Amino acid sequence: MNLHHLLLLLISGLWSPSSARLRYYYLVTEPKTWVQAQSYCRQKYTDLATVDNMAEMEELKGFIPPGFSDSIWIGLKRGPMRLWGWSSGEVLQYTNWNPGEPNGVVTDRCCLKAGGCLKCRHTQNLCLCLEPLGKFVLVKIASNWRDAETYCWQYYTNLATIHSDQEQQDVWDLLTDSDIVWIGLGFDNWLWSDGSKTTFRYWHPGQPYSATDDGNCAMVSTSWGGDWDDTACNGVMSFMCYKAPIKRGIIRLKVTSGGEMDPNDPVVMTNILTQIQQTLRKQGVGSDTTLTWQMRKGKVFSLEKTKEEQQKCSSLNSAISQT
Ligand SMILES: [Ca+2]
Repeated sequence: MNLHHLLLLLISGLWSPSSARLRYYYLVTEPKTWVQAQSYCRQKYTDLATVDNMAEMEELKGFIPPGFSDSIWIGLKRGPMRLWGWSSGEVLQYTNWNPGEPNGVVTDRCCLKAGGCLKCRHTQNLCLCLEPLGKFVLVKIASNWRDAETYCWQYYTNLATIHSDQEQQDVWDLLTDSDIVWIGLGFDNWLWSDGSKTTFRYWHPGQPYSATDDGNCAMVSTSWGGDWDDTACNGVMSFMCYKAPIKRGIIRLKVTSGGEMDPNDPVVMTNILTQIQQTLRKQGVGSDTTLTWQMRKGKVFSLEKTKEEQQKCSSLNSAISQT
């Protein structure tokens, strides 16, 4: 006779489903350098704060007490590589630079439809956004590149990303020669401590800028209402850590055994758990996920009746009720 066992498996780990809250922020008011703060956050939480979008930035600001005047490190630091990339986060593969471009000092540069680039805080340009279905839209509001990026995020998807000669032609068809228009190409060498690829930035107007050229770490400036500023990494200040939330889920499994083993035997349970864990690892579930058995009435497994047994029981019940 086959025995059907129901078992409940409790699975928990650091998951990041798109709809869930990704980060919990923690303000630490013990002054440290950026590197010391990074080490502290990695020890006690997950890492120095990463901020992925405006909603998360508002949430982070909510953890700063009213009147708090110290500056606050976040997990953004200049990387060794200077990289051109799209605002959407896509890697730059197609380019259509004007001869001699990109030129000038390659810091804080954002690009225009005509194949040249300007300082990102230049404010006299219109912008070209991308609709969800890939159509370009000209927005006739003069702004700097970051504001243009935010506008496109808010009302469309992104600043325009151009992947081919055909798309470049579509851009030209939409504009007149005299239009000076931001596209989503920019230069950015800032990297998140936790390796996140998010391109969200919340620089104060005019930043990042350092007269001494050593502004290699990013901080939340309380005197600028939470806007970001770049400054020397060896300064000491408060800092914001984050912790990824632990998600828990319960998986109900049904197993069939020949009746020769007791599935509630601790050795058997451990072996089954190990096998499930190995299968999950092969399917890409990370080592930060743990599995444990869920006890119900002191047992993990409970016996389920087969259909025949259920039918037998119901016939017996019916016979009893008729007598
Ligand atoms: Ca600065």
